[in-house]
Amino acid sequence: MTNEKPTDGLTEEPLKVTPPKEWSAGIPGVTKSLEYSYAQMGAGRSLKVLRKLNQKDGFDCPGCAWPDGEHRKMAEFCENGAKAVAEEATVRRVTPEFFARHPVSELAERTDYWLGQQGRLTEPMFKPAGSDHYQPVTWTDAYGVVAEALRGLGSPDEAAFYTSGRASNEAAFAYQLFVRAFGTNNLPDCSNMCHESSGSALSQTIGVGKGSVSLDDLNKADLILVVGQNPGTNHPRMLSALEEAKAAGASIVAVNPLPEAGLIRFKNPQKPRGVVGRGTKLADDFLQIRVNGDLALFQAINRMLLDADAIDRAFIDEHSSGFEEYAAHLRKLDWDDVLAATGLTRADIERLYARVVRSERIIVCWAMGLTQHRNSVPTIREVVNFLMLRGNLGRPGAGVCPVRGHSNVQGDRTMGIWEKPPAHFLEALEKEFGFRPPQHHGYDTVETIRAMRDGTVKVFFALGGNFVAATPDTDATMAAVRRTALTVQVSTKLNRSHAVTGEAALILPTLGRTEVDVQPSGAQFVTVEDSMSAVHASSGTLEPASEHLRSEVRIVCELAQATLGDRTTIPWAAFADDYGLIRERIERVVPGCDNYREKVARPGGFVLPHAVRDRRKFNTATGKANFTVNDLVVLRVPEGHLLLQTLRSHDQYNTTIYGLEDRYRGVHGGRRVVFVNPDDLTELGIADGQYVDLVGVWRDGVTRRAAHFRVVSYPTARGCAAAYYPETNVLVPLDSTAEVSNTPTSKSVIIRLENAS
Ligand SMILES: Nc1nc2c(c(=O)[nH]1)N[C@H]1C(S)=C(S)[C@@H](COP(=O)(O)OP(=O)(O)OC[C@H]3O[C@@H](n4cnc5c(=O)[nH]c(N)nc54)[C@H](O)[C@@H]3O)O[C@H]1N2
Ligand SMILES: Nc1nc2c(c(=O)[nH]1)N[C@H]1C(S)=C(S)[C@@H](COP(=O)(O)OP(=O)(O)OC[C@H]3O[C@@H](n4cnc5c(=O)[nH]c(N)nc54)[C@H](O)[C@@H]3O)O[C@H]1N2
Ligand SMILES: [Mo]
Repeated sequence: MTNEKPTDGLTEEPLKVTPPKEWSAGIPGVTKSLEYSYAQMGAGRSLKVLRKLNQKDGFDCPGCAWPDGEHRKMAEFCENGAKAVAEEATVRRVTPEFFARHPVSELAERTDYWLGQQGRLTEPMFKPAGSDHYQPVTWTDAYGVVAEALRGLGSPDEAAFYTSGRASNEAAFAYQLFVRAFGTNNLPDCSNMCHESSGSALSQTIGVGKGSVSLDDLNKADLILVVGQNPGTNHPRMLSALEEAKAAGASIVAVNPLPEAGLIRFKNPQKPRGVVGRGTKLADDFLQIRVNGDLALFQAINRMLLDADAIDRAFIDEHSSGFEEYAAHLRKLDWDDVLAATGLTRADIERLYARVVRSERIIVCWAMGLTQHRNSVPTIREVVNFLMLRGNLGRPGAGVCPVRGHSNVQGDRTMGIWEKPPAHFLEALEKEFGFRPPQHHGYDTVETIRAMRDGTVKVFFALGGNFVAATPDTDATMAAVRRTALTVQVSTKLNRSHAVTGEAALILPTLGRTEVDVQPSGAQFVTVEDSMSAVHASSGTLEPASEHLRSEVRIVCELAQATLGDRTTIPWAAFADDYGLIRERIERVVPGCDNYREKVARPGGFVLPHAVRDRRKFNTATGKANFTVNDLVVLRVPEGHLLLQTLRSHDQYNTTIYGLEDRYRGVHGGRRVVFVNPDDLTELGIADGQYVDLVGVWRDGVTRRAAHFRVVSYPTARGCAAAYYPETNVLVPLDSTAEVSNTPTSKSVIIRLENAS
């Protein structure tokens, strides 16, 4: 389905394209979020739920992982946060009658948009092997199906347990405990497709795989680089923080192939002038870099710093390792390669350099524009080299700021959702729970798909997310998933992963963050961690979407009990009744979480320790911050081809499509568009408005085709193209992944445009 011209009445046509916008948010943002909220949940419910969004006694926004400020305003949320809430708090329902009307084969033909618009899942549903229909099933029988399938496997490694980054710390901790007690580290997660490259690069160079700045640091910075990130759409609250930083004296430079609206001008809807005026000009400069040019850009700046001796010798001598080797490597830099890789002029790069040497304190923020390339880990390591050269680590107003996606993706990793768990974590589990966890590494997301394809993973379980649509190489992945014996999805909303399944399939409907969670010990709250390592409580306020829903924690614990029986002495039932008992275990197992129960009870929570931020201490193999030597390889695209990045529109949350508007980029009523520079179009002999197929070329010789896209002439960097994910995931080869992190290269896909078939 994803690969064909959509015929679904809900999508596409009449597709309209208007000029891109230069500013973001303001009144249209507020209006849009309310329109969407009212349509999904009506006015009364909208006001009730939005009032509690991101308040200290309310629930954490399920939208993104940007932190909440100290002084929260009445409506501390953004347009897209409000849409994420409305999506979950919708009054539409997917009932057993719905599944009786729609066979699975029909659902598989629907678009992601249509599936998401059907509403909240209400009851556990089972599709037996050989059947084309889901039918209602009791919770007990559903657990029985999973337990029997798991116990029947030749080895626990024949099952894989995926997590999406919305799971709370309590659910995540219980889940990894169950999976390890069952006997495998096969814990792939959405992070494998997201910030894994950041974690890999940062652990090696600074000793901790997380960002080193807090919100307060932004206000102390002289220069903030926003690289490979579109905050106006994906982290709108970050724009307010940037606006404040700017007022406090920071300059801001955007590095991006696209002139993203929010970065250029921002109208803060919470301030009068944001609503009526022209808003704040956010970026002082915009470097329109070619896709994948960032390693070259940072290396060039680093070489200039070295040449001018504009480096922090004291930091380098005292805190770093590997400088001489790195400097020798920099001296070999080839400027022709830099210009070819970046597509920038030498003057562009010198402008940035001039800002850098004027700035005492620098922060680099980034997201998927840096993490989803073959050389993502070397690129992020080069960013670290850049900060190290001027001592911009471990002091106020300076540091690394990978901006996370899913609202609790960072917390899930802290809680042990990781296919490559560190030895100390496994030891702590063993000591606390008295069983020996598996020591060998498990499968990440890409390895899980390969293992399903090869028949070595037979049971696939997902705590949230939409694995089939989010992962690369859609056709290959769908075939792999269909080879399994059983797939199980713990979900709030209907999605493609319920329609493309193993032989047998289960849907286990769960409570969302907006909903009240009452267990025998009373009303529960859960805890989450944001992008800046702040941990705090979250509790919902709405009545659950259906009386049959169970919380993620309860589902995991009941399933563990059904599967493991007497094999462990872990008190699963007590955990499900009182999440405080899980937090007590977190205190003893997870580093930095001592007194967790007391600290999360404080209004606003607490901040996890971070050796670099707190003490300028680097827990690496050398005990210092490590310079790394990263080869500059120019990604050259064959004649007549383009380098495609797959990205998000303003009207989606990953695979959840809210609507068909990407209003900042001027796309209305459809999603199958490809943005190409007008000069490239002229060279290729293709016109704006023409319909083309995107054809992927990769070294495995397989032709990958995403059919029927409208060409949009757009000011992206030369030689580059952009189109929305997940429609273009068919083009991302499964085996095209980043070095070290194994993240799919969703931001550098080589394609050509062919006349629509
Ligand atoms: N509303 C909304 N919010 C979200 C999400 C959502 O889907 N909708 N998703 C959440 C998740 S899970 C995540 S991970 C984040 C994602 O947040 P982003 O990373 O902002 O998301 P993308 O749309 O993938 O945008 C990538 C950006 O990088 C740029 N880019 C692409 N390639 C390159 C490159 O080679 N170099 C440079 N310098 N720039 C490049 C693109 O032009 C684009 O601006 O957002 C989170 N928040
Ligand atoms: N080509 C390409 N592919 C990409 C990317 C890209 O930029 N380009 N980005 C990658 C990135 S950064 C990410 S993070 C992944 C995202 O991958 P996933 O996290 O797997 O996907 P989502 O679309 O966020 O998952 C949405 C589904 O989660 C379920 N859900 C929502 N809330 C809850 C909840 O509270 N509990 C439970 N149990 N379920 C819930 C709903 O059923 C919903 O349909 O995609 C990756 N794939
Ligand atoms: Mo993500």
